[in-house]
Amino acid sequence: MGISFLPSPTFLGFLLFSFVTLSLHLEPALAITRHYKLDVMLQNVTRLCHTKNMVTVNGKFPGPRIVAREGDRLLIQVEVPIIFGEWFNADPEAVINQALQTGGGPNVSDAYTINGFPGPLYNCSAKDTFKLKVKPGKTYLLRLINAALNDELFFSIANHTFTVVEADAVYVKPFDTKTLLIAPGQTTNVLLKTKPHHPNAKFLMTARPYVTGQGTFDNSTVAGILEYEVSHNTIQSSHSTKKLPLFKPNLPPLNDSSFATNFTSKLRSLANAQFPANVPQKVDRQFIFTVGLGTHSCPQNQTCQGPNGTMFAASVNNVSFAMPTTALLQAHHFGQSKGVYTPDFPISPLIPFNYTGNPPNNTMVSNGTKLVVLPFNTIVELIMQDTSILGVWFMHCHLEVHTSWGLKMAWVVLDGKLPSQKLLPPPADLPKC
Ligand SMILES: [Cu+2]
Repeated sequence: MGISFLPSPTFLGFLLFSFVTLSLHLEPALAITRHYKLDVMLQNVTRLCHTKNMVTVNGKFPGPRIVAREGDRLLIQVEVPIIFGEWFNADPEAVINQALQTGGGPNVSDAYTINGFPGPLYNCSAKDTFKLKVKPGKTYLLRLINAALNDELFFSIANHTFTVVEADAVYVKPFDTKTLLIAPGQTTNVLLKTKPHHPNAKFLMTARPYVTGQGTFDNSTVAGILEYEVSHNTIQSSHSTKKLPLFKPNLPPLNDSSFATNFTSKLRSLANAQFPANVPQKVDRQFIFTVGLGTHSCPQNQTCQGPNGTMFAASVNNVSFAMPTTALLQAHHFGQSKGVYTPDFPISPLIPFNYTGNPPNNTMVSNGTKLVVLPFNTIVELIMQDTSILGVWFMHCHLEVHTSWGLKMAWVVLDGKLPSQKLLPPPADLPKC
């Protein structure tokens, strides 16, 4: 809250320091010691013929991954991460600031990226193509991360099938699919079985958005290439590898809601009779949250670019969240919530309507820093079933622009009775003002 990602030397030092302490704290007694050296620095990165100075880790964009081991558990070491991103030729901070100023939608990105590379379907980008090299007859675990700002993405590899085994850190009943759908902020692990023999072909892997709204969006397609390694005893020069046929996958139409619905309905808990998912049967508090896009009226003496001259806003239970200037956790801890937030977040929509039918005509939303305050260990029926973690917890949409427009709220979980159920004080060097 309130921390902007300014690459000042002090901040970078702090970041580096916190990584080091993190690794020390996570060190289980008998586990091996892993050493990471992370150099966070500003560096020039060029994509689509535009060079930008940006924060990189170990000279990479995106940075290297960190693996934390819990206890003595063994981790399988073939994990290939695939990170989807969005590339803006403009400064993304300026893009969102302009959108919030005018009330209109933000300018869209210029490209999507796979592990930082837009791929051959964009101008000035053929050299910046991510290549996944595989061997025949193997099973690879692909860890997919959607780090794009505002777009749900379809993803497919030509002539290959994925087996989805995990979504957002929860194992799922495995299912096969030729195309995945992944939302911003989501992660999923999938198994990729390669062909039993070298296929004498290369395969494009492509991603593009799933969009049903009416606003403008980046409708371009990012592509990487799946390549089979040639074993030494195969007589095939690198020259002939270049001539291999290249297959392209078929992605669903950009607005294919039936695919999206069908895909999400396949995400099922791995639970069975022997390993049940024990959902609490008795709840203390029940909440109904409606989320939506709405509008604020345009301030006088300004022209706005939202619907009918208004400003876009997003809300939960018709409240568009206004970010406080004092950190919520700080206000809560010191008992100084007055003027920062109010504990009156509505437990259900103020004006009930048919939640699966047409939305109400009035799109105006209210504005406020409203929170739900819960006693320690309250069992809540919403998406989360249990709240035994103390403190202040933001709940928000993962589409960046929706969050900026206010599609968020926060829960406060109060201290319990036992000493171990009290919120820890802030660090001694917390700035006083
Ligand atoms: Cu959203």
